[in-house]
Amino acid sequence: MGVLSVPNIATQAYIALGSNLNDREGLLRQAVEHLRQQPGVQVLGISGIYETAPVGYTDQPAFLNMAMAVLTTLSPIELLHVLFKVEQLLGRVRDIRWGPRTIDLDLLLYGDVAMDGEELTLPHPRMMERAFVLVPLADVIDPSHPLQDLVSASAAAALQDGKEGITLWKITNWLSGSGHSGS
Ligand code: GSY
Repeated sequence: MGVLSVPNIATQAYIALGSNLNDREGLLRQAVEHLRQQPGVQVLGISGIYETAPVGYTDQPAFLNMAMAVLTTLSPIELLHVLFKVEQLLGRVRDIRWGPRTIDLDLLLYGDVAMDGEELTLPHPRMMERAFVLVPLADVIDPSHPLQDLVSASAAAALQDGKEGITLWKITNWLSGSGHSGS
């Protein structure tokens, strides 16, 4: 019997990005560029960049947060490992758990996969309580995604009451070029 080759089905996934050390915007941009270059990952959209007050351990600099939508043929774990690799390339050191970081990449959603593994839980277990995740995610989430209504309503509420310390910092055109960084 011959071996059938099964084509990898592409899945939409969403990634949260954050930085509060060094050149925050430059680090976010480099992370986006690295992900654009990854085989098996196509970047569909990126959110605006939001400046957000630190949550959890509050005695640290403000974050820049954003989100991206990708189409990927990688498995959830393969995609997670790509995110770890990009974090390492950009100098992420995992020392203080809730402390400052050059770059943080979190896999939020992978299709409609729900899993609770040693390495990865999907959907991201804390995403719905983090306005700094929901506000950028609302910019890029597909209108047909089952969580779209909830994400958008929660993001709008967080922006409206102003208590979350989130402001739109910049809208970029990083995806309009060839994928190489320019000015
Ligand atoms: O888990 C993400 C790292 N992080 C953040 C963040 O990205 N943004 C804000 N505003 N606060 C945070 N606290 C932690 S930990």
